[in-house]
Amino acid sequence: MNTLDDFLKGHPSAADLKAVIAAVASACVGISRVVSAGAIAGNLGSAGQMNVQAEEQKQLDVITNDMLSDSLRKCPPVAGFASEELDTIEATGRQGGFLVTFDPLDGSSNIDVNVSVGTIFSVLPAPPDKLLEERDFLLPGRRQVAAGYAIYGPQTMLVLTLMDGVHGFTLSASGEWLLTHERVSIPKDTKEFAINMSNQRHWAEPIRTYVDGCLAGKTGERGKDFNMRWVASMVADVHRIMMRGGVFMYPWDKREPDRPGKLRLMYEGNPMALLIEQAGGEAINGREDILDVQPSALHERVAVVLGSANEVKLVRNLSSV
Ligand code: AHM
Ligand code: MG
Repeated sequence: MNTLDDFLKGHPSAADLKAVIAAVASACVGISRVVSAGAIAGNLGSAGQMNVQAEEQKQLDVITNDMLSDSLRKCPPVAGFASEELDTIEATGRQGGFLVTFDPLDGSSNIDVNVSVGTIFSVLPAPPDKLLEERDFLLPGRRQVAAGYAIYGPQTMLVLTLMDGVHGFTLSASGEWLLTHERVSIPKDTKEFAINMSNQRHWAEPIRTYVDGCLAGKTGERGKDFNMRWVASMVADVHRIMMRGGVFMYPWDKREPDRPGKLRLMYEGNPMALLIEQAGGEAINGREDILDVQPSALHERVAVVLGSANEVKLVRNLSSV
């Protein structure tokens, strides 16, 4: 089996970009170890502080954020980075190269109950020859040059795209990433959807109509029975879709009418949308491709509907009537 190093050596991308991927991948090996050590290392539970989004930080949110930040600081082509757990950007002082945005431990409400969590990252081009500012990060997802996630589940996997399809690597016992899933492809049709159903009463009409259609089953208009899954870790829910298809939704809802959705655009929506598109699926915020959304703030939120192309198309059509 090829290792990630072999894969990167043979890849036509620029050496600088490959160095960024290697830096993220190496941090994820360390993150996998601290996540799996759990209570043995005394790392579970709250850190006793809030992040910039007024969410309680877990100890592991803070630890994994530091691990990924350290790895990126040491990686010469990285001009700066931004994280779900940091108020603003960090500039490394270097110019040119790349910007990285990340969620170091997505789904962290699941850590204390030993359910899969993950790291999500997005790589953007850095502006040449200028002092880095937050607004330099505000590029639409189409400008990404690479993206990926690591999932810390029964197996630890790294799933990434360098703009030529999606490839999955499994972490071996000796700490090497081995290429186990080449050219991941998402089936266009599915009988599986993922949404937090407890929010049903708050959704807008198009999502209600779509989910009602799934729930109506064989005798309804869709003429087939659907199954539902919700891990409450975006990485795990998206990974399932990568492996066997499905549709994942975290839509706008009327509890917070001024917020487009719960998930964050720059380090959740965009990287996942790129991976999904690269694997043959679609990713929208309702009407528009997520990758076309022009960000206006680092921690901005986005509604997310992604996965098997034909299901996402149905939601898009319902949203445009
Ligand atoms: P987080 O980045 O604070 O962990 O929140 C994002 C997570 C996603 O992984 C998941 O899809 C969603 O929140 C679950 O939300 P809910 O608990 O509302 O179902
Ligand atoms: Mg997250």
